[in-house]
Amino acid sequence: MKKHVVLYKKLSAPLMDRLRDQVEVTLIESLDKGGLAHLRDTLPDAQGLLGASLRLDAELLDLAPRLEAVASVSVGVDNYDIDYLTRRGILLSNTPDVLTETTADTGFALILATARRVVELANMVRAGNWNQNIGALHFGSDVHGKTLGIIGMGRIGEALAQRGHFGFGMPVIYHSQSPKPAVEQRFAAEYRSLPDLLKEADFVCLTLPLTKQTQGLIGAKEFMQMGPETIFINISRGKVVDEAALVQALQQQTIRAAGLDVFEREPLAHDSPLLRLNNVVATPHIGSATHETREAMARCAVDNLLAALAGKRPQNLVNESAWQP
Ligand code: 8YV
Repeated sequence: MKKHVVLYKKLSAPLMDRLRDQVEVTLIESLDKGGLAHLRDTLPDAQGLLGASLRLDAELLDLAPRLEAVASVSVGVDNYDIDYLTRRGILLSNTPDVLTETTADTGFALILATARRVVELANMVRAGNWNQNIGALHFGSDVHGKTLGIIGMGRIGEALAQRGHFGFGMPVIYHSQSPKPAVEQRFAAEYRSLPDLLKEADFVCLTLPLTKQTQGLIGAKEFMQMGPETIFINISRGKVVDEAALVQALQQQTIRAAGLDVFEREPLAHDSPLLRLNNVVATPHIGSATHETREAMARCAVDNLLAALAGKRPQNLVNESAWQP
């Protein structure tokens, strides 16, 4: 008897075929109201779940008494009640590594676009307002040689450091839970306390996961520790930042600009004050959003799910203590 898997993220045809060869598949086409109702109806029979961008809490998971495994198409796992999943013996997996380089590319896209005012000035051209040689009013800030400050030195932070060090000749400083000697050796990176990093970095980049410890880590006090020329970049999670404090820092020019791919609430509200600021580049959570990488992530998630449902340890198991070999 094939096990039953509920997908709440569309997969490519080859991956759908691969899944259907081995399990019964129910696809939830979207996570709108109707889609969520359909998902709830399927959970009582589901033994596997695969998707992303949906909060899977105890209330929802209690509807799934047969659930054995959840495969997230993401590296971030803040959408999951991990303690609850572990208590239930449900294996949670994610998709690290395959998205590291693409997400670091997104980080540098925001660094360059924000520092050189690419979006603002490209829109000026598009609007037909380029009528004379540009002057100081349109100048941006250099990136090469400036100090790159990275908060959270995991895979993505390391890839960002690599780009800064080798690609743009940037001195790299970082703050993380513990010093990373290998990173210091590879990229001449130096460890800093958080206040020292905020004071010294020309670019402050967040690349850390959202946890109870990191939620609200960057607030009014931290923005005050940055300088008026500092450019703030967030490719981690919106809730690591007090967004109201960020808006105030930008409005009061406590910091120069911000490049943001993630927000406290997503999609970002159309009337967000962030969208009325020229010194903000806002992208719609595109960190890993390339054809190649999202297919690689989905493939990784399918591998993890099929392994778990076959009684094998998934390659990218998040809750080790749920694994009973
Ligand atoms: C996407 C991400 O949000 O991997 C993560 O944690 O934030 C991004 O890659 C996610 O992959 C949704 O599909």
